[in-house]
Amino acid sequence: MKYLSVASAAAAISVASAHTIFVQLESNGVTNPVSHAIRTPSYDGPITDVSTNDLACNGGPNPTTPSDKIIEVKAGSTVNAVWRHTLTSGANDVMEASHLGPTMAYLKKVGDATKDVGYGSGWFKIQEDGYTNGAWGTSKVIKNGGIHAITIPDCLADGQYLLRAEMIALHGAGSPNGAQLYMECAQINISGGSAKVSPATYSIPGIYKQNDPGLLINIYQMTSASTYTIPGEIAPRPPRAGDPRLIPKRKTD
Ligand SMILES: [Cu+2]
Repeated sequence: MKYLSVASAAAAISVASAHTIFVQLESNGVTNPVSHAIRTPSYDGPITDVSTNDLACNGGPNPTTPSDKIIEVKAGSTVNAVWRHTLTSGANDVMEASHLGPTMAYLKKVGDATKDVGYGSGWFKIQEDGYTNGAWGTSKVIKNGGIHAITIPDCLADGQYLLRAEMIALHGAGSPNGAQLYMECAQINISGGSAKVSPATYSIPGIYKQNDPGLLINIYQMTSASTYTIPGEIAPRPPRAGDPRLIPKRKTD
């Protein structure tokens, strides 16, 4: 096991470009085309400065293309964000296996999802998968052919939202700004929500700090018993039976 972790550390150093993109969204049993209603970049690189506006919906070093499409989503349903190494990669080429870290998803209610800039206040987290019994969230997505399942809460108000799916790779996170953050924003219209809950919201950028314990971390010192603190607040809401978002209490600071 020792040998394996040293080998994967070496692989992480030698692989510079096996990044990833949230390329398409499956909703209502429909697999929408690549870049349909998603602001996809032409380059698959990460955002590493968590203080930039590019942390919301990518951009900056990875220029994104706008979309005039909106995807219909039923409140309470589970959608799949599909991750691929590039816009043309298949399910066997999701991301370099060395890219270990958490997966997350956020929503932001907007007036016009095709026009909203994304960055700024209004974001709330609806899904997170960090490190459990030695398994990272990103590894599960890679093994699952790039499928990142996200349950849309049934308690939200109807209307247009940006859905921000994120994977964070921590193979270089032992030094400041070494974490690689991958995210894209899909433009969705939620219907059928009960509007019973107005979640607490946060700003992106702002929700992460460079020295968050989940972003500045040497993952090669971890064992399967280690705990990992996922970055970004997740607002509590009244649970309902069978809710996959019922997440065990974790340490925050
Ligand atoms: Cu990478």
